[in-house]
Amino acid sequence: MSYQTDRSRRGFLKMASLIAGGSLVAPALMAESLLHTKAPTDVDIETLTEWRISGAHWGAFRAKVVANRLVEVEPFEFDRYPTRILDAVPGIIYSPARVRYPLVRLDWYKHRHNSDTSQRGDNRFIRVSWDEALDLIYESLERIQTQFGPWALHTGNVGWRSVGQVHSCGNHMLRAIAMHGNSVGTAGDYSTGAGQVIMPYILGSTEVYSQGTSWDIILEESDVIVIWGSDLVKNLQVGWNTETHEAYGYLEQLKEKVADGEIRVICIDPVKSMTANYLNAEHLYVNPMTDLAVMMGIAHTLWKEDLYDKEFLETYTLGFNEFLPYLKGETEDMVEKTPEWAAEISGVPANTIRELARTMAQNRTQLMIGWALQRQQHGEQPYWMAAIVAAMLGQIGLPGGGISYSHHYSSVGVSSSGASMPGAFPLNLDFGREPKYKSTDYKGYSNFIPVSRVVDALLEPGKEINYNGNKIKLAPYKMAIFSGANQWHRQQDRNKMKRAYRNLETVVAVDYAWTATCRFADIVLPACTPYERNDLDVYGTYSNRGIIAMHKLIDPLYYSKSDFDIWREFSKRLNREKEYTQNRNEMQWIEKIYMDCYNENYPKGFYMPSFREFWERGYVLFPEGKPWVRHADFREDPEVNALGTPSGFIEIYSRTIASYGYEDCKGHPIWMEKAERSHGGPKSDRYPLWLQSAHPDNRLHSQGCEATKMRESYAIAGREPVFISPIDAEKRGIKHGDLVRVFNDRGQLLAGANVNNNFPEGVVRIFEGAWYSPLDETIGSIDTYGDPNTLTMDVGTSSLSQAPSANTCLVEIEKFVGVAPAPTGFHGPTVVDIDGNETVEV
Ligand SMILES: Nc1nc2c(c(=O)[nH]1)N[C@H]1C(S)=C(S)[C@@H](COP(=O)(O)OP(=O)(O)OC[C@H]3O[C@@H](n4cnc5c(=O)[nH]c(N)nc54)[C@H](O)[C@@H]3O)O[C@H]1N2
Ligand SMILES: Nc1nc2c(c(=O)[nH]1)N[C@H]1C(S)=C(S)[C@@H](COP(=O)(O)OP(=O)(O)OC[C@H]3O[C@@H](n4cnc5c(=O)[nH]c(N)nc54)[C@H](O)[C@@H]3O)O[C@H]1N2
Ligand SMILES: [Mo]
Repeated sequence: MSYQTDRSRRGFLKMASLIAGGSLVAPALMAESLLHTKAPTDVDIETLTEWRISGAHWGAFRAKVVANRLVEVEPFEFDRYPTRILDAVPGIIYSPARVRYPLVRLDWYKHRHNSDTSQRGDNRFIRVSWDEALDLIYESLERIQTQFGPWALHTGNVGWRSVGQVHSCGNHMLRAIAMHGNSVGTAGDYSTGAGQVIMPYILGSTEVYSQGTSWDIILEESDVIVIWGSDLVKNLQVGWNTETHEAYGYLEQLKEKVADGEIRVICIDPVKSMTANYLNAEHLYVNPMTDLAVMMGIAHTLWKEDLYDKEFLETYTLGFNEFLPYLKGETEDMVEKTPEWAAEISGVPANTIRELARTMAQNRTQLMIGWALQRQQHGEQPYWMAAIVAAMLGQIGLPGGGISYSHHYSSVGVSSSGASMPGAFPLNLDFGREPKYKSTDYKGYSNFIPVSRVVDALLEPGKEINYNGNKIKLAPYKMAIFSGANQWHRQQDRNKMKRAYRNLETVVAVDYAWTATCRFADIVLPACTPYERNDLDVYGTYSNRGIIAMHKLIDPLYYSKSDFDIWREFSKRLNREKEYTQNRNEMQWIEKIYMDCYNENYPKGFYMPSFREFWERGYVLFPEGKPWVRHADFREDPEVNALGTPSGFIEIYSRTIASYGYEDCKGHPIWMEKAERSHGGPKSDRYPLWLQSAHPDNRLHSQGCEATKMRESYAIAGREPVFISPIDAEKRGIKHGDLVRVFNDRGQLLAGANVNNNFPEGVVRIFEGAWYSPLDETIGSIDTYGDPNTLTMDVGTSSLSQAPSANTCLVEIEKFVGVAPAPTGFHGPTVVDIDGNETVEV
């Protein structure tokens, strides 16, 4: 540090002597030296250095900022298990893919809503001013509302926008748009689309977004933990709010207990996960998408060997007798669901299934189910069946027993402090007046679309689909706005999207990173990163551990603005700026939200410092709450504490679901073959490898893929890795480090082979979130970096929840020969003038 200070001082002295010499000083040098003479302290690094605190989905951190530049990031001292993802922060801020100024797609700029939409994705954009960009959006919205109506506008936002309660960008976009007029929204999410719809019928709540039994109790009471399709070590790195990573302390203890033989952990997964490796757990390889069969085999054993808890079934559940005939093979298919039957499908030996059933019944067993097995065709079925197995075991509501669908997420299982957490900037229409365009006439179309069906709506306008007992008529919207969601990462099947997007007149994207969603938009607005604005966030999504200040680390780079400022500027076009901001600026909002929380907590005995003190110190921490057992209250008194199901009991058979008459989700779980399935299933003769797109170890979805150094640390041959078993690699003449082509009928991509012993034959993985980098805008062109959604299938899980089925996907892989195109995704747009000539700009 002192060396640098010396150096700049020396520089200053040299300049001064040049001036003194009086001769031949270049004008530029002269100007600079004068500057230095005026204010020598401006270059004093010590006065320009500051440590500030901020938060992210992947944890709180302190940042060293020197002269408005982030130079170092250190985990917050409370975080004992910080993640490596933190290292991506500088690379996110200083990425070559930053959106620098407002941009409009060339042909859209020339022809507006009549543009040639097949050019969308050619990445040619014209730079415009903020005013022009916002005017263009405003005019487009006017056209939509006056010529069509609210059915023609789609607002997409339920994505992993940055943390921060004031700037939550989806809220800002929705609030501003709602002042103008109504639109078509979405239902559900990509994470748990099937789980969150089915589970309220079975256990009375979504279960996926619920606090779970405390780890303290699990470590004390459980004999066996079955981790089913879940990778806690990998997935607990991030949380919906600023993550504390406290769950890792418990995983550390669990590891010891496994080593001491006190707790048995059994992982059931087609891949040997990071969790299985870390805990040194027992591992059962299961064929992908066949968990339901294994669960049936377990249920069959419990019934056949009389190991199931009849009293529990009688007291707490309904419908076992409607389900049993299916298990016994007395219904339509006439197939008894024996462990042998299950073994044939799942690849798990029949005796192993029997042993597992006995182990589960004879020990206090905690089931932990992940989310990937509902992110596949018929994803509702294993979720429902797992609850039936848990009910037959009769341990639901007991300490260390029963079932959880959330322990891999956001530190569920770390008990909650009980304190209130800061609220968010309001997205509601609380401004007392109606929108400029009041029409709610959707012309018979539904005013929402199950989120992953938004592409179908463009390709099959007006199609009626089933959804959770209702009929949804898909609105063929003409304009779409995305903020805080990377649509061209999260949605399945890129080439289908390319086709569908041609039917869109206008697409707006608001982001700080030039993602494929920006590339395939018409108007792009540069948001600043969360590190370029002030905010505050909840510390610990479910633990309510405290509150984190998010100090602005540096000024917004280039011409970017905070989402608050972007939509505030927009609201001026409606003359409603004051209503939009409620007359508060950024810091006033932060203080208001903090003080509202302060006032809520005070009577509860949770005392918080004054706002000023909080802001200076950077955080508030609350003590850990009391350990807690999920469903214990229901077990204690099922009448008083009835579940939220139609009957109040656990529904093994659901009359309500049966009454919908769906072929692909009946009154109880059943085995259904998938559209494509490896290990001998449909289409496996042509595409023998199952591609799963698990959540990335080194990123949060697509966030951080643009951070060059971080990406280079895991990329192979300059591409996203594809994990492949040694057997499959050898068969194809592929070596670790090779560039490969992964393909199926839906698409093709380049990836780098990671030959890896954790993967069995027939199973490959590309982490979701790899940036889509098409060679060009044409349908079918190769993805040069490796987004798995170039290959995945875009079908709903079932008529019940219409959720994404990303994990139902087969591919083939070959070694790539020839000259490989460079990745196209990470360099921002090609900025052109109106004639299409490339321009060079800062
Ligand atoms: N194949 C496959 N696909 C999947 C999945 C899978 O398992 N397999 N998983 C699915 C799941 S579970 C999920 S949750 C989704 C995730 O999908 P997304 O939520 O779309 O994923 P992110 O990459 O987090 O996208 C967030 C975007 O918001 C931007 N952003 C961040 N902060 C701000 C901000 O302050 N302002 C603005 N304007 N923008 C901001 C980021 O730069 C990024 O582009 O993906 C789904 N897609
Ligand atoms: N580091 C990191 N953590 C994250 C995220 C991230 O992007 N990065 N995203 C967060 C979000 S939004 C979400 S939704 C959650 C996702 O949480 P999950 O959906 O649970 O996570 P995945 O990583 O997709 O898969 C977890 C495990 O399921 C296994 N699996 C896949 N298919 C099957 C199957 O058919 N049967 C069985 N038995 N196992 C299967 C995979 O091999 C993997 O080990 O993660 C959260 N945590
Ligand atoms: Mo998710």
